[in-house]
Amino acid sequence: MGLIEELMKNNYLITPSAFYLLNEYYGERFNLGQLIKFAKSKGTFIIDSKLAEDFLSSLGLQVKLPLEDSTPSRPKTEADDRPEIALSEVLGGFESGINELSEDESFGTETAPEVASQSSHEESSISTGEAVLTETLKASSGQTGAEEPNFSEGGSFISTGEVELGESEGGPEVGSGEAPSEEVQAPVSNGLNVESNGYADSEEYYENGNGVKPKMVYGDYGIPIAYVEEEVPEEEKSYSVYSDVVIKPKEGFSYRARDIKDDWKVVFDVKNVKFEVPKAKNAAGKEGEIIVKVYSNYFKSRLRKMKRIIRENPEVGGIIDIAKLSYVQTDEDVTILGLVNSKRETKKGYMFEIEDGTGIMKVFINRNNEESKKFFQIMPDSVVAFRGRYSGRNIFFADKIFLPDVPKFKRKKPPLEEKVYAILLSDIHVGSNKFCEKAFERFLEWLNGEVNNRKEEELVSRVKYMILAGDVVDGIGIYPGQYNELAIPDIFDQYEALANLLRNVPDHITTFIGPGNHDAARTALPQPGFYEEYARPLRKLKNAVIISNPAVVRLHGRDFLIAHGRGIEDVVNFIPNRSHHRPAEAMLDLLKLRHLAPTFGEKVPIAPDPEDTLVIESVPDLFQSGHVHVMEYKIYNGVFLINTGTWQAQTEFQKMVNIVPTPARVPIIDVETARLRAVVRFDQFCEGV
Ligand code: D5M
Ligand code: FE
Ligand code: ZN
Repeated sequence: MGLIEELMKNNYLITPSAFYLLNEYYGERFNLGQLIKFAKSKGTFIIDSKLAEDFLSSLGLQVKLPLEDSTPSRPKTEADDRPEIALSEVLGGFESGINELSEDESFGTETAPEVASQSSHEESSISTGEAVLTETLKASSGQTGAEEPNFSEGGSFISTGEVELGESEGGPEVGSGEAPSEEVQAPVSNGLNVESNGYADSEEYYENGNGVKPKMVYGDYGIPIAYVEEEVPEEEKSYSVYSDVVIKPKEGFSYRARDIKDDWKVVFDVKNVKFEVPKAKNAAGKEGEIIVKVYSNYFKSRLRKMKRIIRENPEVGGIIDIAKLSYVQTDEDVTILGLVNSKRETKKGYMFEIEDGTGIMKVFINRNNEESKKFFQIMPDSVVAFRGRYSGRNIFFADKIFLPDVPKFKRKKPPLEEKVYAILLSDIHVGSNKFCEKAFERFLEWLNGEVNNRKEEELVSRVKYMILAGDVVDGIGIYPGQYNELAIPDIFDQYEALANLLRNVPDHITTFIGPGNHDAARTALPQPGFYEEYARPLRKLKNAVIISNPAVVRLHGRDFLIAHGRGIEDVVNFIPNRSHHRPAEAMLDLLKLRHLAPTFGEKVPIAPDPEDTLVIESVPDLFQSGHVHVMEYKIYNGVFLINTGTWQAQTEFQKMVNIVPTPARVPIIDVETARLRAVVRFDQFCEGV
């Protein structure tokens, strides 16, 4: 983007003469941030030739005048200033309007049509209750059982009887409360290396005092011109984007969570990772070579990170390089580690080929060894360690296999003063004709205090966070024939619709929103966020924080690892006895390999980033995924794993491949323990279930 556009984005204006002065140095000798800082220090947002000159000389640069007036020391004449004068005339009273987001752009609360009332007075069976999660010891004889000392599984939901839903009363409108303080903390990058001035998101419109909004545009020669955009009447849409869904909080409902201090931080977000892409060595360098180099760096990064993880296991001991194997005694027990290039079954056991950056080695383990069962859990391109002896003939005989895994015990975190809850959702698929809109609206009413009993009241009252783990809309062109299954056939409108629904989430609840494979985002993993232009409505939500896929959000000191979960597809592909219907199992496989999508070049595309950000570097307290549309949870070595299901009823495609979703379930997590507190079901409002 050019200097003019960048400045405009930040509500700064530049005159043509200043532009000519500055442009040739821009990006080379100064960056946008420096220029804005300088203008700020002068208390102006118009960069004119005088300011440009001062700025350049502050950088120790000689001022070069544009070619057309090449008299360098010509004294300044009135004519030099003309463009500025013209500009201020054009803009009229723009000073008063600058930096302000026009009111009507923000999510209004002025219209208050009725609450979608279909759901009122309907028979419902919203069920809540305590999840009984005893950490039972499971001594399984299954192939992976031996090293899973303590976990309990869940697939059952709590159900505490039928309740009548009350009709919502009029009350103060949602969204009218005070702005939550977390807005300030939002670690959302504004994409500029300017100190956060809050301008980046504002629009390019300035009020001119007559209520008419001129938009600044620049002609071919960089001359600013203003024009008033013609009002084009909105085309009548044949579908709803939920602009009429305005849910009022139930009168008199009191939220405990409002008084609980905010305590959240996005501790890992791909957006904050600075990737250094290698450069071509010379002008003849080919793009392809760079890509190969990046992937080589990517796998080096994976090896480095996994090595650190595996070393943390006190059982592993010293690890030696494959290149050094020939120096060790053939009867000496040593440990090596590497990326698994390939693996296969042989007559007597299992053979791997691994690579550690210093060399490649074949590793054999006998079938009679119990450890060899781990063969099935090891996905291609994951990193594992082997203990055994080197034969001297390029084969390593292993008798122990170490998966990166997580420690058996977790350090207990200090208790919280008060109970606080988080709702975890995924795969909302707004825009799909199978999106369970009634159920979602009913859920929003519930969040606004339309509860059925004291138990639910306690739950709703303490919800302070909500996490949406991808596929928040259905997207466009995601699979062949999808168009016929769309209720909202426009990606902008899908995000608009989602935002219209989410603005009904009470203000004190912070919602973290990350992308999935249906979203307007990079397809390959990791996904840094949503494409700005599509997801703008989400950014405008008061209490929403956009996160990457994957991300780690720390709530009151507890780490929640959030990933949409495409890696589950590869697990189902490669590990025997895994299924889309048991996603928590598959998530556990990923956790044990400490990687969200280990296998390269199969179903899940991985971006050529020079760093592997899909490694599960630190052990989370909770690991949330979605993607497979089935809710299931599990505990393993103190980590709570949960797949949070969907809000989309079974699609035609899913019918064909026999995927049976479990839509419209709301798992509520007790943040203190990072365990399930309750599952509230709204699936009775979901058509097609
Ligand atoms: O994924 C929803 C579910 O559908 C999830 O279980 C994966 C599965 N799915 C999606 N696309 C495919 C293809 N092409 N083959 C097999 N299984 C698939 P979602 O990301 O919401 O579409
Ligand atoms: Fe999905
Ligand atoms: Zn998905």
